[in-house]
Amino acid sequence: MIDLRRHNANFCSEHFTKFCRDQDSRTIEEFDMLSPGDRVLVAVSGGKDSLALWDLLIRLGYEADGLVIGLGIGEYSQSSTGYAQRFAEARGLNLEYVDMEQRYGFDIPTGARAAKRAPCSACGMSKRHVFDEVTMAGDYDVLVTGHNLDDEAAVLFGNVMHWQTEYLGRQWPVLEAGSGFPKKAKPLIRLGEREMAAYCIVSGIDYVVEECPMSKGNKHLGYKEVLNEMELRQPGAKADFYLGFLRRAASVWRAEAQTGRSELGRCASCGAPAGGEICAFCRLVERATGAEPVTLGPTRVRSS
Ligand code: Q46
Ligand code: ZN
Repeated sequence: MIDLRRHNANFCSEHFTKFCRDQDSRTIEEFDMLSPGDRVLVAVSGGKDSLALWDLLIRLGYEADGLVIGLGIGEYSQSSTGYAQRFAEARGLNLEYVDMEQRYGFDIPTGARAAKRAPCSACGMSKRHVFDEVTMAGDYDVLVTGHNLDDEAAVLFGNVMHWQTEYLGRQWPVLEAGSGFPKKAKPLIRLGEREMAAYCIVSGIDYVVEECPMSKGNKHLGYKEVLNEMELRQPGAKADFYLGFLRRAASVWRAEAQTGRSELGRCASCGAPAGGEICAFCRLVERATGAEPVTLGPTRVRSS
């Protein structure tokens, strides 16, 4: 029995998977995320959210390939990539693989140190660049990511706390293609972390459980703890906070985010959208290639 306090309901396995499929398809329709016949690319990490999302989309009848990035974060990257590969192989699905070291000449620990950026900042920016590049090069109609309700509520919490209004505008769960970006969507925004873990268990999806060793200090983990505390006292608080924002406030900042996008030029090196002559990712590549490799724990993560 799966108990969802937020919905004041208990589900058996069969009705729970149906509940997740219904929540997903309702979100896709409401926000016009996907159209029948779209070629979809799922950004896959090997974790529960992205594998559950891929599974849900296939069951809903979408043509969806996966993309996994070899970030070079020691054994964690090898292990999480392995889960994604086994998931795809078992279902006969197509999984694209991009290895940061092979394609761009650096891994995330080395890149973050060389650029003096927090690991998650260098990693997030690199992933966004690779997602965009592969989506556009592969002629996919839309890139989908496994951000769930807990993720989006935590990001919103941080954006509101610091009144980052441009980011608030970008929290709409669909960003249309344009200004050099592919269409992007987050179909899991109505499903929480606990629900996604339960979905994987009842659907027989094996996923990486370990946390990324570079996530320590990530401020969103702190926001999640605060929101989990709220949710315990007040079931449904996260959904009210985030879905209420989408209904009642997001439109205030969406235009600002669009304007920011359309003002971007093109990177002289890779052609991606850029605020200056060279995009932030190419600047990272410049600083990281040839830098002294960083070793994580017992595993040497980059050989020069
Ligand atoms: S992989 Fe990368 Fe995450 Fe690890 S370094 Fe941070 S962003 S925590 S989803
Ligand atoms: Zn560039």
